[in-house]
Amino acid sequence: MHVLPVRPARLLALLTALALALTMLAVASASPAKAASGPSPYPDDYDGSQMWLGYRPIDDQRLLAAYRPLASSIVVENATANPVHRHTDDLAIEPGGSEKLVTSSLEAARDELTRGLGRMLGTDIPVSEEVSPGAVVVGTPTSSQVVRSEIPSRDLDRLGSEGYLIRSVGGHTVIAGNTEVAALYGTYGFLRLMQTGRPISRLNDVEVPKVQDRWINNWDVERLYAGNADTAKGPNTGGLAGEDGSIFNFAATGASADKNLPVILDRYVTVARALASVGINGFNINNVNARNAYITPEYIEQEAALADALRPYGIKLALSIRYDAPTDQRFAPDTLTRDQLDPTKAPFRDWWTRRATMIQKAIPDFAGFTVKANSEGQPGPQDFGFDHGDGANGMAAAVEPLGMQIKWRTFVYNADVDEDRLKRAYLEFGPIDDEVQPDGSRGRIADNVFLQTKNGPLDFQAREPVNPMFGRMENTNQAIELQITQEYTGQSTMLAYLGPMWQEVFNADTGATDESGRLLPKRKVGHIVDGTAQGQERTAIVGVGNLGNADNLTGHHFSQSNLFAFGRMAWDWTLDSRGIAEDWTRMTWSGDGRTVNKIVAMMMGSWESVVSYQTPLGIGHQFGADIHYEPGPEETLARPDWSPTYYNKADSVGLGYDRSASGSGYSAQYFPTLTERFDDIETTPENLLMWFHHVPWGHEMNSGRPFWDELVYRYQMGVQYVTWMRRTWDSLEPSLDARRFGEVKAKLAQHEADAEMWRDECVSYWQTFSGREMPTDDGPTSIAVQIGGQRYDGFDLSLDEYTLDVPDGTSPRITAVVPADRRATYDIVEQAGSVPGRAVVEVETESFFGPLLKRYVLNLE
Ligand code: BDP
Repeated sequence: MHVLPVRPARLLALLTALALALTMLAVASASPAKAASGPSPYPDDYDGSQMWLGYRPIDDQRLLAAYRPLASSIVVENATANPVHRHTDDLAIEPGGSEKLVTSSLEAARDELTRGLGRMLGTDIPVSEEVSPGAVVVGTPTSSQVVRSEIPSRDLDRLGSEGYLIRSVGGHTVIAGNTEVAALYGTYGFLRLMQTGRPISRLNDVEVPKVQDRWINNWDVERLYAGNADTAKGPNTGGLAGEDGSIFNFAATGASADKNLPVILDRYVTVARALASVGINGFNINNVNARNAYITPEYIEQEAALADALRPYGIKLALSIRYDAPTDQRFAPDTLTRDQLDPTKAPFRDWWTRRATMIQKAIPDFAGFTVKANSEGQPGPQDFGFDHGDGANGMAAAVEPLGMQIKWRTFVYNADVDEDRLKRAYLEFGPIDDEVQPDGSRGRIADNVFLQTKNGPLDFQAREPVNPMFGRMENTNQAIELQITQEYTGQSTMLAYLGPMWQEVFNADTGATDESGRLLPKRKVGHIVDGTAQGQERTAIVGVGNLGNADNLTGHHFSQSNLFAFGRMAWDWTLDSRGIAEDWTRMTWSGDGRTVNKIVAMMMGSWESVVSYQTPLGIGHQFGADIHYEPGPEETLARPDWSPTYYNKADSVGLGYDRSASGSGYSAQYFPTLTERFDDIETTPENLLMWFHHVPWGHEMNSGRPFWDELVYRYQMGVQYVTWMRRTWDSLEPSLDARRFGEVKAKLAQHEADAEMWRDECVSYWQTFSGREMPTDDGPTSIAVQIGGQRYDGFDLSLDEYTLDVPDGTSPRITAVVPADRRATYDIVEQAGSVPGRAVVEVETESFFGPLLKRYVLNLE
């Protein structure tokens, strides 16, 4: 027999969310600053502002006893002998600030050890000139006598300019690099060992980054979910106390007017420390839809102050610019006419040389410009009859004498190029890369240019196939661009740990071949990016940053983990995302094994769960217009290629965009092994199915289910994972500090409600095309229940409550629960005492991406 739905799931979830938010408020106001009550090592009012550098006191006595004799003094010879350049004479931290401006990287290292060791070990650790047992020595062969005498030069040679080693020598520890910044990286590496509870007694660790440029491109206000941005109205609206939500203040007004650069706010230094701790060495501070204000003299002076503050941490500044900036009247009298924007000619190049020189005078180590050209309304060389190669080379020539570089984005999708948006970038850039040059070499683009390419061919969707450009641009430097700020992965509301996504991206096989068609031995995306596949000498990874002015700097406490994971993977893309999650959790939340395991478990399935309830089985972009948070599967917008309907192609036959040989032919842009795989619906990985095929509703899936059923279950599974996360988080309350616990709890409640909204809106819209019944009895958490000798099944898992018609005179007790999936476990949480009455059953099982929890509320009537 089938059951009747009573209440739309969405309404109930919203009510729950509201109730939780209210409880939260009560908790927050009832508990002012007080010391940690439970086992959390952080105070209950801790706001998360130290990110993963909170250095919680170590409470494990055995660990403490092991560490103390091995970290009893700090030796950093000549710590301040080599001050970095400083442009701003009166550089100063905000009045009342608690961070400190340091003058050199070694001073930063020394201070970080003092702070970190002191807090973790619960006692001040002296700085000393003498190496005694237990000393932690940091230096370079230039700065440190100890490094010179104790570390053989052949060992140092292998480190290059950024690598480091950490070595136990006798009773002390030496942290060495060839540059001060490398020694600072080593210092953070050493502190991380202790923050994550690892042994430090017999160390011989060597770490060398696989990629040279490890950059953040922080989108200052647009698509910034880490400040006071009001996501309900779209990104970047409003401002708190005169700030606009971005991390760096240039033009704050009102109460924050005195907080503009050149004043250095605490948070800038915290961010510099956090970024250095994972090896980030470049910071492009503004959005790619660039405003010319950033290259005016006033801003350049402010940027110089910022660069001064970041410099000891090895972080170089970069800026995004508009291609047609020379025509902006605010630069008068130094302006060009539009006719002069010819990238092959002197006026254009000289203008940019002059501007870059002006910047370099204030910021000698300024790294260069990022350019979004001829994309989404941004100006570019095509407006003047030139192509991307000409534009990039024009800019490159302008800054080359200054030692700067250009990161030219390949996120272009001119509708005239091809009907299928996914094909457009490669059609534009491929020929430029292949072009034979006068000297017989291939590839037109200059050496100081990187083509900066998003991981997937569309636009930072939760799952995309790998961008076919990787491996296909053999003759040009390639930078990969990943999105840390969660534009399409739940913004600052949803808990989505992106480490596993990036691991999937870096490890994707491109199928790249050499000229004679033989598979390259190293051909993962990571190998293309780090240059080992095709021999590019300049390498870069760029993450679209998520730093704003929120107390915790990233909006959602768990978004910090994405910044951390990005940095760790930019340093070494082969790192395992679970290991990174575990490190981050120990560094950020707790050292207690059980707590850590639970948090890591929540993180590990969280991204796949977003995929599952938003865009399962490879359905492309399904977001409503502009906001990029809510679903809009039915929307057709002014531009077809911005429209969910363009991607889903829903009809009575099925769902998805045929990009195989029989469709748009996009699959042919890949190397042959991938083309073959994607052309055939049977060999296309299911998680990419609708990127490549218009999948018939009845198509048989690996599970044996018809596509429609599988699709619906995927949406439901995504939600059920969030339900499980929410309950798991609740169980952690006694072990965590109150404020952060409560903030995450409130977000999870909203997260669950919004995941349900995705499921319900998408499934009901697809149903108008499939015309099929909701599948009910073979989902992973499906059950049948037995009451009074009668069997009830047919539960639609998208609902929360069900009405069961129980014949008069029967016992209301549930006498049996039969899960459809043999691995599933259940719990009868509540029996009905009578009819009418209410019973509750919870079912838990494991999916391919993690645990699922489904709660059935049964109203017996
Ligand atoms: C899209 C964003 C838009 C960016 C664009 C880009 O919605 O704000 O400008 O990417 O990367 O995802 O240029």
